[in-house]
Amino acid sequence: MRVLVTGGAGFIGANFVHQTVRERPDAEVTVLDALTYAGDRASLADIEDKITFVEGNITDAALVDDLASKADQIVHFAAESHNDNSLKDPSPFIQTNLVGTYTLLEAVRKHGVKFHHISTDEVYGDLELDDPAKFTPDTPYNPSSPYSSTKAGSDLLVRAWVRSFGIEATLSNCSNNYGPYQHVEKFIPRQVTNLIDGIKPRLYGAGENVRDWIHVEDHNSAVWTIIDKGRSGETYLIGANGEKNNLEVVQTLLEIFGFDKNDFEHVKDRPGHDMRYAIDNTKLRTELGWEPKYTDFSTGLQATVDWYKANEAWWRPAKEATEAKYAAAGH
Ligand code: NAD
Ligand code: TDX
Repeated sequence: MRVLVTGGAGFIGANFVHQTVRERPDAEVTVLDALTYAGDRASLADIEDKITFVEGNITDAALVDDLASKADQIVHFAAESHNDNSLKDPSPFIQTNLVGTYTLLEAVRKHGVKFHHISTDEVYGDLELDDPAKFTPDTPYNPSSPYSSTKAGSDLLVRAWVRSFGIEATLSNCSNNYGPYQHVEKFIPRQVTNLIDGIKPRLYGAGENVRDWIHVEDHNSAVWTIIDKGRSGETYLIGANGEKNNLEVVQTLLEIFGFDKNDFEHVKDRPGHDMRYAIDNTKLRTELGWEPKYTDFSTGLQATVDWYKANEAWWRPAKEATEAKYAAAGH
């Protein structure tokens, strides 16, 4: 299978490429990535000779057309992915998440290549803390931020191209990922690298917001399960029953580092901050037989901490500028 991975130099995409090279020796992998601030070729350094890397933009129609004509399956990870950035400047989110997805869909339509669209549970908005409900594939779309609304729009484009033009496509909406190669702007790597540097973790607001954590390896094994066994036009929700509030995550990290569990700081909250995400993964488990491997969050977190400790050369270059951006925003 010739697989074109967009955003393969980003966090989840790079882990997907590693997993694919490791577990699917017959796959011919091409990565298309614009190497924005979030993309890093170093994330693929140890497998560079096993893949083809193309530096380019998913909004470049001629390039996308050429690459799609040589692929059997596209897996579309490329996106602007950080909520806080989308609140400061939505414009790259419109370009990449909407125009970029549209550009890929047109090439998919022309060349009859299969498409898997990677999306987020944030398209469903948020849940109350005391609500027993979880998101299902039938939950109405209700995104809160420029990031999540552009992801919601991209999902709807994919669904429309399936219905109107008959393209073969599957969609997945996953909860919050953690693991190696995640940019230091994101919650867990930010706190881990702060703790390595002797800086206190930073909690937005009261720290009561709940995220449904899944290890990136489990997200990617689910993506392959959907590509292998999923039905075209269907949406699958990916999650591993990992609900934790942000305070619990910070305190687990403080414990791993052997620090006092109250040694953190409250900082300015995110405007429009979604309260709780939770995934009902029944469809994926019962229809496609997928199960997660990382069922114990603190074990997965310990492994992630170990990875950041061992790979300082990978994250250090982005740390200072990221913290300067947060300081300017009051976070
Ligand atoms: P990331 O920001 O770490 O990586 C994004 C990658 O896309 C980078 O390598 C970047 O260079 C590339 N890119 C950005 N704009 C591009 C463009 N115009 N053309 C080509 N490449 C471009 O993101 P991530 O956390 O790995 O997320 C990957 C996907 O998974 C996104 O679609 C995101 O919405 C989705 N998702 C993420 C999470 C999460 O917890 N991180 C959860 C659910 C879904
Ligand atoms: O320093 C921080 N302190 C803090 O309390 C940061 C950076 C974040 N937070 C909070 C905000 C959120 O409640 O932690 C939670 C997680 O924040 P992020 O890592 O920014 O993730 P989130 O906004 O939940 O979105 C993530 O999951 C869904 C990904 O970034 C998205 O790409 C994905 O779609």
